[in-house]
Amino acid sequence: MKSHHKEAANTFWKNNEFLITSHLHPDGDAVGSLLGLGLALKSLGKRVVELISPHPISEHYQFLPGSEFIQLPGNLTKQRFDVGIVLDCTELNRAGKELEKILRNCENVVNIDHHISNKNFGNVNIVDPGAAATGEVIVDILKEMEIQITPDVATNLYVALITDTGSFQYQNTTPKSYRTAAFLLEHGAAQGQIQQFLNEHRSLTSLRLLEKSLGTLSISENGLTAWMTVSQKFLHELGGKIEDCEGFINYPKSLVGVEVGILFKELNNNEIKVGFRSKNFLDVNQLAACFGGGGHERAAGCTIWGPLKEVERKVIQTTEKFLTQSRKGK
Ligand SMILES: [Mn+2]
Repeated sequence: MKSHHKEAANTFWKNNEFLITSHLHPDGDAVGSLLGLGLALKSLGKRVVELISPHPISEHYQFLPGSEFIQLPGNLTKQRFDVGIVLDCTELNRAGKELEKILRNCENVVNIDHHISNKNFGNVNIVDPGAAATGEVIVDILKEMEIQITPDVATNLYVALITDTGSFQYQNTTPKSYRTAAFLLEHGAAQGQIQQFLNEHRSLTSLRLLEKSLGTLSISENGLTAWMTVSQKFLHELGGKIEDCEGFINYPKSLVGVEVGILFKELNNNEIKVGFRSKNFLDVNQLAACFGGGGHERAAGCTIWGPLKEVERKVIQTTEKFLTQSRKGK
């Protein structure tokens, strides 16, 4: 593992023109990692460091230092880079069609990720499924490079870490995650500000949307699966956006006795985003893979095309089947 970090570090030292990007619908790990690594490379005086996100950054993360540098693919100033760095993506197409094309044109593609389902699509692949967040992997690389970690870099990487660990509550949290957090706090991560912006910054619309969505909470007969739905109807009624349901998936999972919590988000008519979280034994990465998605053992997702009710039925059915199989296997 260490040698790969060195390979990435060397690629960063040697080259001068960088494109850094992450996945569609960027979450806190995507944005925090993009900015953390981006600001660190900028501080080295590189000729070009472009920070590009395939989708706009949600309002949630606009307080992050450097967020004004993040541009959409349409704003790219050039089409060829020495190095394309892809963060938190299992495969190139997670960065969207436009960026995928440009990344294929880069001299080198550096793939930095922590998803177990990563396809190792880069020339350099630093994939650490034991890391709680891509931000944690980036800290390892920056340490390898022995470059100065500024408070702004630390703040961004800290956000990456607390997003993917649910503020150190999820099971992917390791002793190393805490050590990385301590390291980032020592380097000036603005913890108080981060907590307020991320956990005490909900819009009224978001809470009203939660109220409606909780009304859909359902539980399987055996009590192992619980699910909730955010429909387009709710979003229209409240004037809400899909970003307003951040964290909703924790509610079905929080029920006593439940092994797997599922959230259905109707992005558009017939386009359903499904999130899975499991507690103790169900491998939801494999479950999501049945529908062309993936992620981690305890947290994964996929997008399914079809009418909402039909998708719900299919997913619950498959989940129940998986549960039966994994209990038999135990
Ligand atoms: Mn991540």
